[in-house]
Amino acid sequence: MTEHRSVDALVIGAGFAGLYLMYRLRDLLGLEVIGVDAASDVGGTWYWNRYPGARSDTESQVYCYSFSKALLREWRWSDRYPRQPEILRYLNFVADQFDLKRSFIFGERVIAAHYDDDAGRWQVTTDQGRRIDCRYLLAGVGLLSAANLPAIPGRESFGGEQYHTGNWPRQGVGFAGKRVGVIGTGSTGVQLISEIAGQVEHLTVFQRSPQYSVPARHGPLAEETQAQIQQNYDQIWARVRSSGVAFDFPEATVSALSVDEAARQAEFERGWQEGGGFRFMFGCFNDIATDPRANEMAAEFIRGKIREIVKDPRIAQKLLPDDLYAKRPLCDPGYYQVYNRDNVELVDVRAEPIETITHGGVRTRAGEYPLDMLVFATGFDAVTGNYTRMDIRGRGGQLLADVWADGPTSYAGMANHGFPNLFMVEGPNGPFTNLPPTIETQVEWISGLIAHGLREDRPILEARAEAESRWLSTCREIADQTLFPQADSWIFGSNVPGKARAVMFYLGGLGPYRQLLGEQRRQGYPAIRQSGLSAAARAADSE
Ligand code: NA7
Repeated sequence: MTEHRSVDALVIGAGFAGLYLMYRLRDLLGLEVIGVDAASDVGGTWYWNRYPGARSDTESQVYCYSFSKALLREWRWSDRYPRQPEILRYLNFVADQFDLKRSFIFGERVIAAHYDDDAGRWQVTTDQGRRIDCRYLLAGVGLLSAANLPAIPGRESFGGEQYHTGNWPRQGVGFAGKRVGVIGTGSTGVQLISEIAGQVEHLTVFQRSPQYSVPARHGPLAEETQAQIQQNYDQIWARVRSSGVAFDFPEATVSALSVDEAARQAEFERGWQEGGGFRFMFGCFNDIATDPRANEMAAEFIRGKIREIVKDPRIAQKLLPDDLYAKRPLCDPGYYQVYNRDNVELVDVRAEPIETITHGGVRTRAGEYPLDMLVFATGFDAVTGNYTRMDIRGRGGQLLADVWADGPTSYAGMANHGFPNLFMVEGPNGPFTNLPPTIETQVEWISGLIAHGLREDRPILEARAEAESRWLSTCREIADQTLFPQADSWIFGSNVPGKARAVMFYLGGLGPYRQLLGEQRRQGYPAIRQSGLSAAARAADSE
């Protein structure tokens, strides 16, 4: 295909970020915009992650857009936490409301984007050979979609079915009568395992790290709760926008160390009963993620629950985490209970490492586990993977993957020095929150900045190097005040062999982040260098 188009802006991705980018740039700024997504339809993360049990663990009323009151009035969530099919229906509903699909090319993947300094434009290429040039390149590629498949030998020789949860077949998968193995017990594995344990003939869970998980407490949303959500919409979103993790629960202001043992246990019990992983970590006490003593108290409470729930003490022992409670907080629909079932077996791959995948199953140091199906719930090359897998070259041909080789940088998770007019939504070093409110914040800021540049006739926008390095220092300083850097997880890039361990989030909270961005806007965006077009670019533009 040799078709070549020239547009104002190109949006990569048709998930929460890409759809909203399209709406703002096309309909509010009046730009000519094209979107490209490798999937056959909208949905992003929720298009690909169709594994059984997939759902958001953010409560429905804030796992959505807030920019349109009409959307809010017309959409009804059915559950406390929305399931994947419902989120996909919601994103289709939004796309249809604003007629967004007509501006997307589906089924094509952007593989390269090169900045032409003379023209002040990006030259973008897809895997189908299509070329599009654009002034603004907007990446709504998500932070958790580049699948991480561990390099376990023998994978190609496996005779049964095998899947990665992030690339689940659209037609679904049958489990009845099958011996199924699951590798990975992060938030995906925990959801999947809980859901399929009752459907499979036999389930073997290959666990590398035991997890701290609290009950989610799923359930239908009652009519009156829905009515209350509708009525209190403005207050809910005002609360979310000024909060830390943007989950719409009261964030704790009290230290776990400031109360006596009985009060502490009562508070943990309240968190356990209310449900929700972020709610437990950030709603019970304000220092669980920052003070090792408070952290251990929360960790020990959860360990106590595991010992209570799991009847066989040997299995309970394998499930007990002994590290910090400082990964992405998990919640589940009855995960530990699964290990009381006769058809479920837990393999501790630290004690008996996986040696190879064979034609008939998985062989560990201790023996062979026969399987008909193997599911990789092994997560993602998170945050940076979607960028570094593309050939993105900025000014002077510098490759983004090289610039980020020792760890990613950005200004506010959105812009990079050396990469003018490339904007990322949920890029590295953005806030660590419930995602839709941060996505809205960033899309609105980016579209405001583009409008500002166009108004001022200085459309070339590039993060200043000093602003970027200050931002990185800020992110590091805040991260170092927490316990997260001390735990091995995707939050700091330590889940992918060979990937630089680096700070990848701004852990300062959505409220402070929004204040900072608001200040930038009011001051005319001092962190962003704003230039006019070169004479050559002007001439090319007027052709
Ligand atoms: P995660 O949270 O990265 O979890 C991946 C899991 O896979 C985790 O338990 C890993 O063990 C395990 N894993 C990875 N590689 C291996 C190998 N080689 N052998 C055994 N086990 C392995 O990904 P998720 O998909 O669950 O969740 C990612 C985010 O997506 C989630 O936080 C949500 O926000 C959405 P480990 O713990 O590293 O020892």
